[in-house]
Amino acid sequence: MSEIKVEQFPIKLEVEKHLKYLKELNNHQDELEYWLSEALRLNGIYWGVTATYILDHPEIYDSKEISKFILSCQNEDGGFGGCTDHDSHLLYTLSAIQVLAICDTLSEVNKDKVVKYVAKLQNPDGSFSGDEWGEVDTRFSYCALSCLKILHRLDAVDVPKAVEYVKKCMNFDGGFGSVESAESHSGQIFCCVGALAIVDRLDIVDADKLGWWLAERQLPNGGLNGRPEKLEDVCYSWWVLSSLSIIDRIHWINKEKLINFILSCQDTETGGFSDRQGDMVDVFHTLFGITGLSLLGYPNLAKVDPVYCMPVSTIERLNIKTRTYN
Ligand code: GRG
Ligand code: ZN
Repeated sequence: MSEIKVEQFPIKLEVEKHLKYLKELNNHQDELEYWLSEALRLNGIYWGVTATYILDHPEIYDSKEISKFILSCQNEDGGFGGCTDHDSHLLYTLSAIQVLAICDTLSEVNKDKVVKYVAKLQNPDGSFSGDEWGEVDTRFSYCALSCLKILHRLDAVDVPKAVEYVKKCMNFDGGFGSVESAESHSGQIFCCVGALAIVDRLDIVDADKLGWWLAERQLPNGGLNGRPEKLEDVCYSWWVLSSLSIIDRIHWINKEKLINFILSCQDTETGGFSDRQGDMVDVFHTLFGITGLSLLGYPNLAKVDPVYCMPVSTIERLNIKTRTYN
């Protein structure tokens, strides 16, 4: 495929505007929305920090300050809550470990405690619960395995059992669901394919069948949906595209049309991306618009790793790469 050039597209990526949007996210403490999002603060920091690194401007955040806040979210049980004094959950624990890894401050966390917390959430059938209340989902298999791999501690869980559970969630269409017999959804596909990539068991995936299902997510407007009959949404530029990249079939979709769609979801005045054109921007869709563009080879962006959704430079520093993805 020929090299992607900025001039090919009627709209350009508004890097400066996005950086301003990301930098100011934390300055809205007088607004209700800031407090409503408190439970997700740690996820929000992961989305914002990763977006700035992929925009290749890591300097806009104070990584010491961020790491200090992240560490304040760790509980006695070893897991992390979404904010200081919130209950632990695997979703926040992964975000915490990812941010500390990106900021190169992992040495400041009590790793053994984190590992113990994650390992305790594995069930006898190999699945993982998200927290002490027991909800099971393949999202949590991904969170647990990614977190442990970043910490170089996959030995703390039963990996063959974890793989067995993910395999049970594979469907006739080649996709994966949230639990056994649940319909295929590209968010869950990212989790299952990512989890299998982390433990080097992609042999389980029927790459042609899954690649076909994923490629069919592209709609005439260039955007991707998450499953059949649904609307396009910028975040599927991550869930679908990263999965295609992991199974080496990213060229099965039309890259130019998808780039055009993603760029059309920017707010060119305030910065940030929304799920689709005209909607309100948010940091979740801003991350996945930018990481989607990075996977598509849009110029002047740092490379993102499709398995870990972290900068390739971080993955290389951590020395956890299993292979190179295109
Ligand atoms: C490190 C990137 C990263 C993730 C951590 C939490 C997690 C692991 C992955 C989440 C995967 C997932 C289930 C994503 C889908 C999110 C989403 C847009 C759900 C919306 O689903 P519906 O059914 O929307 O409301 P549709 O688009 O089907 O109408
Ligand atoms: Zn979305």
